[in-house]
Amino acid sequence: MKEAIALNQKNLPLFAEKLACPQYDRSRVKAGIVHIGVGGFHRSHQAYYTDRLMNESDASDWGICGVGLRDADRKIGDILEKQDYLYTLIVKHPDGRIENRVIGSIVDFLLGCDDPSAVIDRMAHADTKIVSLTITEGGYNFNAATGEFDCMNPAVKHDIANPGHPQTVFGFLTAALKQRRAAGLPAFTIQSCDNIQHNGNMARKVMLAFAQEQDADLAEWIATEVKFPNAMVDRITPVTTADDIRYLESELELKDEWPVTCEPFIQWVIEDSFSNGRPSWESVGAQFVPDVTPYETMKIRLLNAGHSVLGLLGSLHGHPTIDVCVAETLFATYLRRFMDFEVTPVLEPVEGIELDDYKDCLIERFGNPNIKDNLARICLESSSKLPKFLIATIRENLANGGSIEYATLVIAAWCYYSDKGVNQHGEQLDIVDAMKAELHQAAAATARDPLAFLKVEPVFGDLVYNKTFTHTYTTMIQAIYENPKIGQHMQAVLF
Ligand code: CS2
Repeated sequence: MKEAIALNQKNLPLFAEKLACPQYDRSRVKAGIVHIGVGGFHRSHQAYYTDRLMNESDASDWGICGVGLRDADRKIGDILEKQDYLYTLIVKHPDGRIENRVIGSIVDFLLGCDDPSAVIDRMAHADTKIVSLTITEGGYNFNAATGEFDCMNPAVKHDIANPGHPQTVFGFLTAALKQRRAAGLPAFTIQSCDNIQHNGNMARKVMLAFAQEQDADLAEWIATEVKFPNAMVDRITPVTTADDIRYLESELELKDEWPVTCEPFIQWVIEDSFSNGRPSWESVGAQFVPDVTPYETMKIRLLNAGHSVLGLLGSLHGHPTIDVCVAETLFATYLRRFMDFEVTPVLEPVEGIELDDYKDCLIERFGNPNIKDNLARICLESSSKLPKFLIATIRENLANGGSIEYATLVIAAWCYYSDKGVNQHGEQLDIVDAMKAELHQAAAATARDPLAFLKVEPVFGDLVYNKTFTHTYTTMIQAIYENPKIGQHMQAVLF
């Protein structure tokens, strides 16, 4: 094997024969977008769309300046800087075909914890027209059961009291908007790219709640000037592995320390509501619609919830990845019936989309054997995902007298998983959740009180008082604690 060549701007011409590379003059690109949360998903989705746009038209005002707020983002910042912010997108098809592409739309990166004013100044710069976010569900800092902003969070309290030295995304955005207002500049758009229903409305709500606490007058300006478009985002993007890095080195002699792998499918449906202009992402496949609600509900309740169903049941069973789950008939059938019996009845029709086709396509996407999407990623932060992805469906079915068994077994499995932290073979599970300790403590009381887990109010709200639900749940939880072989309980729901 020849020595791999480092990916950077100077070396780009050396790769041109081997993979698609940016065709535009990156030195002319200005950062019109500041993006907080540069992870795999941002790089396979928004940065990819923007890179395509720059290749296909003159969109040099819409480059991206990445921002990390925490010290944990230092490593990625260093890698990106070393590579002139270039990275490789490895698109893996189910039939084994691979398309590689160097993405060039990110042109800078700043670390908020090192130099907060550099980040604030960049956001407040006249070139910046959009600040976009992938900060995960938990990043919005709301109580999942009440939907209200949590002002008691210590970092939020710090930011309310120290407007010049923010730590949280809310503090940074507010400080930058304040500077813009003082300078007579138009507000930027705050564009959420997270998997939250009405992500724009949610971003607006938490931003206004924060600003109200810090500066009521500014909050009013934000309320009228800042647009927060809702959007549905979709592309399955597993965590980058050492194998991805080795693949580029051995196949393309390219050394990229932080590539990103994803599936071929991509979707972005956005409400066309921007404060200060936007890129014409529609010319590279994004869809602008007046109301994104039916698209996002469909996606969150089928795809994300479907992932959680496989993630939690599969973790207890001992499966490593999503594709391994759907390769087993029991899991594939369970998933399809959950979608057909429990989710489909609570969905509204979506213009231009045949639900059966959408579900078929999802199962095919989940089955892509080259996207080895680890269940640990899927189960990450379940406490902030399940209330919207899965528990909302249970609630609606309870209200309509619909089926709840498929989803309830997942909640019971989640309790066992949180309590024991091992799969049915006794092997340790890798659980990452901001509420891990609280969930564990509640779940561990199940033997004494079968409903103990449901008393975690920020997750379950008042569900513990619903007799229909607790009846089904109690039967399931007792069965799982007697015999953790989850496949048998899935069979029992199926037949
Ligand atoms: C996954 C998502 O972690 C999860 O909850 O369901 O990351 C999923 O892969 C993306 O939303 C796909 O668009």
